Amino acid sequence: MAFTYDDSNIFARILRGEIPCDKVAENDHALAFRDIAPKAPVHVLVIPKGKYVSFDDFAANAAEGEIAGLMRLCAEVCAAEGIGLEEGQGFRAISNAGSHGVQEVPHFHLHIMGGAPMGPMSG
Ligand code: IU
Repeated sequence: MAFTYDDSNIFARILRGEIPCDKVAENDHALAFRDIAPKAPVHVLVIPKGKYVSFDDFAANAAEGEIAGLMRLCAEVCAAEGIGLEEGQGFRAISNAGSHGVQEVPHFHLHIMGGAPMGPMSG
């Protein structure tokens, strides 16, 4: 499967340092920053530093180190924000993909949301 990455997307510009973000954490493979329009008391986006369009692009094509790096950063964010199961009451991790998933920014990202009950999933 071929995924076409658009270098002009907003998260690519954040990664290049062209526009600022409210950084929460970072490692060699991933960056975590606060969503500009939070839908929960804690709403952090975790993105790979590599160029992946979507969850399925990342899952299929990223190196194992990139995948581990992104997942470990998610765990670090949950712990630091006090929403992980070791520290708090839990959270939701979601990724919107493509038009049916209502993905707005075509650079793979996980939404980490918590700090209050998230309610049931709705369609
Ligand atoms: P998506 O639908 O999963 O692609 O959501 C994109 C998210 O990126 C959405 O929650 C926006 O509020 C968020 N965002 C941002 O944090 N900073 C920006 O400059 C832009 C969008 I544009």
